[in-house]
Amino acid sequence: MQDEIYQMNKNILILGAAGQIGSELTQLLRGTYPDRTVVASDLHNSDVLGTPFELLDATDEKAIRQIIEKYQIGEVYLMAAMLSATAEKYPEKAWQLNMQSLLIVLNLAKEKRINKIFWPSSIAVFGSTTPKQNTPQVTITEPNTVYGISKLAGERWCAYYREKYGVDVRSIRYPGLISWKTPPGGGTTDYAIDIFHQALKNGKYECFLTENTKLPMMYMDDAIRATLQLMAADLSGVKICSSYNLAGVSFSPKELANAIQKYISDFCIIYRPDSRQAIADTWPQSIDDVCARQDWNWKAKFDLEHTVLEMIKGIKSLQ
Ligand code: AKB
Repeated sequence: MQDEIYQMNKNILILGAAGQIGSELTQLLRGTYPDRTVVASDLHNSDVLGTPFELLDATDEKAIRQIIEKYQIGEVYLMAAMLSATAEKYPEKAWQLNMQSLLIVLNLAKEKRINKIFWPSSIAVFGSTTPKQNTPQVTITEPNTVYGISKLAGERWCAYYREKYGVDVRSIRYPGLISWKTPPGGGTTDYAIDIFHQALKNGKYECFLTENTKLPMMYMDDAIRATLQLMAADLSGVKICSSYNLAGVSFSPKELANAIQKYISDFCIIYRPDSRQAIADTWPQSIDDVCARQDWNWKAKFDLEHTVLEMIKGIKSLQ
């Protein structure tokens, strides 16, 4: 009986919906699935997310169970997480949030209370011993950060629950995500967003990474499209049970600054690397996403030029 009920539940819950990815994901899921209730939830109140919205702590198992019952949730997107730079300041808190929330939703799926999960991983699962160029799907993963350790452990839990209990959990190793609608929070790749805001406001930017620190990045529209595409794919085609590599565009702060200068000719950048440099130094420069391309037809649309154009247009529309 429980089996039949859970398979009929088609509504969606987003945990951490007020964050950088969650807020855009909420809008797109609501637009894509008008016949399903998409419940946005976060630890903090948010006026921009629309309704239904629930105040919800992603580590509060009892409260999550109640919301799942209340809205007949079948699918959970767990977007709540502490990112790389903040996690270095609060290692235990980061571990607790990033792990506990995942184990709660994995267990809900194991008990057949929900039938599908999306959980974001990151390029942070790679570390200083990983090949930096065209980093393969399966390679050395010895992360040097708390965030990376939590993401790698999370990936192994996802694979374990899929293999052992048949849980349908899908995941992407997001690169640094670039968007203008919602500010990022506590990541090492955040510079690639701040730079646009400062360029348009003050014409200058002080970058916390060195000029040649090349990192894998992606425009948010591509990242959200990939997420929906992976979640809509037939499970038999989702062969990677841990998390998919996903490539967008790779660039350094200097290359990004040059691209911005095409639109804001007097824009200037100075480099004052801080503690985030050490994190960036352990991450890949470019990613091989052949598995995502083969398994569910992934292809990025936004190159650097297009990303810069969209970011400038978007931020100007807010001013
Ligand atoms: C971060 O910088 O921590 C994130 C990530 C790459 O996962 N943007």
